[in-house]
Amino acid sequence: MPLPPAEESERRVRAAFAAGRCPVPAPVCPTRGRVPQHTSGPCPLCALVQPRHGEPERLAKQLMKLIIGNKNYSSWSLRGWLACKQSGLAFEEITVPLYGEDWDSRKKQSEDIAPSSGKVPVLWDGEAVVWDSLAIIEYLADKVGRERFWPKDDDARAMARSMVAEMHSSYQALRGECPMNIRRRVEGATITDAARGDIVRILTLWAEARARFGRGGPFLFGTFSAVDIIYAPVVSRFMTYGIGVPGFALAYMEAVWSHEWMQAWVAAAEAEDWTIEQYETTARSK
Ligand SMILES: N[C@@H](CCC(=O)N[C@@H](CS)C(=O)NCC(=O)O)C(=O)O
Repeated sequence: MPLPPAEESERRVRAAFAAGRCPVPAPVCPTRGRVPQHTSGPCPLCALVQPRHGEPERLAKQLMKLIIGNKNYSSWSLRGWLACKQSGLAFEEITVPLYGEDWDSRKKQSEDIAPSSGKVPVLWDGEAVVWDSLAIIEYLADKVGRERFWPKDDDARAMARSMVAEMHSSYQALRGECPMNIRRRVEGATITDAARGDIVRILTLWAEARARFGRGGPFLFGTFSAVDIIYAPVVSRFMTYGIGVPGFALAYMEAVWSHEWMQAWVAAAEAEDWTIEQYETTARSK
């Protein structure tokens, strides 16, 4: 049974709390609706899923909490956030404005980001804490099922995992010269040969993924997956720095950019009024 989208599942959990009912849907817990309130003790039918019913505050604490940076600039946060959306699980997001004069002392004081030594994103799930966007993807895939994040076919998954790992460990020139900045618009940015090399490599991988495994939809492996999550900030960079790309890549980028989660992130980034000067002056127009 497919999991509901995050908003819907969050709405259902909150509505159930408000009504004093177990938020675990039938058929996992068939008591829902018929036994409106368990005041204490485990539910006889879904004890393994939710240990207690009728305790809204306790259950609310079980909502996952994602700590992210500024939506305009934080590319790793975008990945962590898209991963939470893709999981279909309800989560609460907390934004920590990055950098600025007092950033070093602020990050040392924040218990929320202490486990990552002051980097975002960080996902808290009860007592469990996961940092690093790729670890968050894997943690959530373990929780809700691998198929939600990774292609089913072995050959496709092999390439998908390799592409994700490569994004995680490479493309320093592109990342340094064209940092994610959703609000910025540069007409054909001036970039080095090294950054151009990164772009060619990414476009080559995108072309291969689309040609070999993209038949099921407009994304790299057909349907939206971990690979699109990890490459979403690259889509943003190509868009905002005016990088010329072939038609197949433009079609893919449009699919990512117009995705409802991406649109929600972009709108929130545009509404932010924090500016990080160091990310406003790289890669100028030709
Ligand atoms: N490899 C990490 C990278 C995390 C990272 O570098 N995050 C940046 C924001 S995009 C950050 O927290 N910077 C703050 C700092 O380094 O003080 C991941 O995948 O999550």
